[in-house]
Amino acid sequence: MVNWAATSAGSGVTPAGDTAPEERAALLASARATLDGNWEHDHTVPSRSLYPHQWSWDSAFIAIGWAHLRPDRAWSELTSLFDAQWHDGRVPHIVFNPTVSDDAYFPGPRFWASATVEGAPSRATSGLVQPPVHALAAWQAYRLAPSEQARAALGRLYPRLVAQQRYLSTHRDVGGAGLASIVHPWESGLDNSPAWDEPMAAVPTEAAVPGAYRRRDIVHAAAAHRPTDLDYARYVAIVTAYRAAGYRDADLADRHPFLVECPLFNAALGAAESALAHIAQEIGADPGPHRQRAARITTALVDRLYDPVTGTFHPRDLCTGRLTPARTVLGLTPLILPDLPAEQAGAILVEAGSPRFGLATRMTRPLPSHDRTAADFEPLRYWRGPSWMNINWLVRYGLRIHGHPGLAAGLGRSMIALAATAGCHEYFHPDTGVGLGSPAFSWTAALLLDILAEG
Ligand code: 9WN
Repeated sequence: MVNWAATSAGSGVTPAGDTAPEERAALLASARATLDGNWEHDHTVPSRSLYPHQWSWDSAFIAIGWAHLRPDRAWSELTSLFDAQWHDGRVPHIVFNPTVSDDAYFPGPRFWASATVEGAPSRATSGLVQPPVHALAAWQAYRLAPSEQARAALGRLYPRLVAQQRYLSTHRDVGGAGLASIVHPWESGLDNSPAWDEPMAAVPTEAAVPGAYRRRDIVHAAAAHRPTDLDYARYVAIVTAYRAAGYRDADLADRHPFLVECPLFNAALGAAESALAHIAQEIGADPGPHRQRAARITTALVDRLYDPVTGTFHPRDLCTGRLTPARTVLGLTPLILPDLPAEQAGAILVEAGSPRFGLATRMTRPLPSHDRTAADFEPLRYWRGPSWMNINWLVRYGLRIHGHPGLAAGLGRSMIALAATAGCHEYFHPDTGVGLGSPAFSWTAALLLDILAEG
């Protein structure tokens, strides 16, 4: 038996640029304690209180953190998630832990009723997906701690990652233009972003019977920081419609109340193809088709979601055919595409550096989730203003691959400073840096480890 911990890059998170050694040691200890505390036999819960199951894109970010400490856990994290992949290739956004009671989280397994659907796995899951950042995470995890065991794990994951891409690029190409549609704001990962206000306003709520469910999130977090009851009524109505159709994707355009092409989701889809090209090369498969698909997705994203008038990317609402007007942090995320044309990469830098987001080589706070200058900017409410570590990590990654190390370092320093003062919170007040949401949040800890290592 190989001792993964001993063969890893291991506890060897190498020094971060200008973080003082004592501060760095304290941050590493806090990040490690957060991940250890949230580890649950083969995966990591995002938070013991708010999110006691396994979440899809959380596991991708978390795997990157584990690759620094315990590569065995990085591969277990990704493998356990993909063990719940549906026959059609979808990777569910929640994999439920059967030992946790049904009412610990709403909507729980009974609500989703995945067991009644053909092609669902034996383990109870949701029927939605989340941004496909897993191939990127798997490739990062492998590069952080390469070994024979890691290559074997990567090789086993590869066909599953390919099936995930195939599902999104076929079943979910509702607009027929080469982009994937999301069918629920939860699929964006930025659930309550102002980007969804317009498409959400059109969602009928009759299907959601008042009193038919009890929200659990506001037991653990302040109601003023979370989505409203009306938002939840619409969330429930959209799932109810999708569930009634057996979570099938045929004819979505004719019947589904929420259909959007999201810039982050599709940037992740394209970046996944680029990561799969690297993975394919590493394991002896053909990288060519992945490179071609990455190029096609990048072109479609620019054609469909870039607005030359605003100079940023916006989601496209397929129910109206229009781009949604809000300028949110979603607009900056196509920078993770290695082949994003110079014009759009340049426009993203302008948008990111504007007072709306405040990117600079010397910045006090990381990027907010929404335009600071907008009338509907809410510094405390979930995805409507607060700073989140995963989005900042993605933009920082994009800055690095597009040759802006100074800006990437500035952003990284602001992220480290935030965690140093507030701890591994779920999200943070974009001005004061106060920690919000769950206090011991896994992806914050995982990505902090990654930034500390890179310096
Ligand atoms: C719904 C787990 C998840 C994240 C999402 C975040 C939040 C769930 C919720 O928590 O969503 O999926 O109950 O609010 O918005 O990005 O994956 O951390």
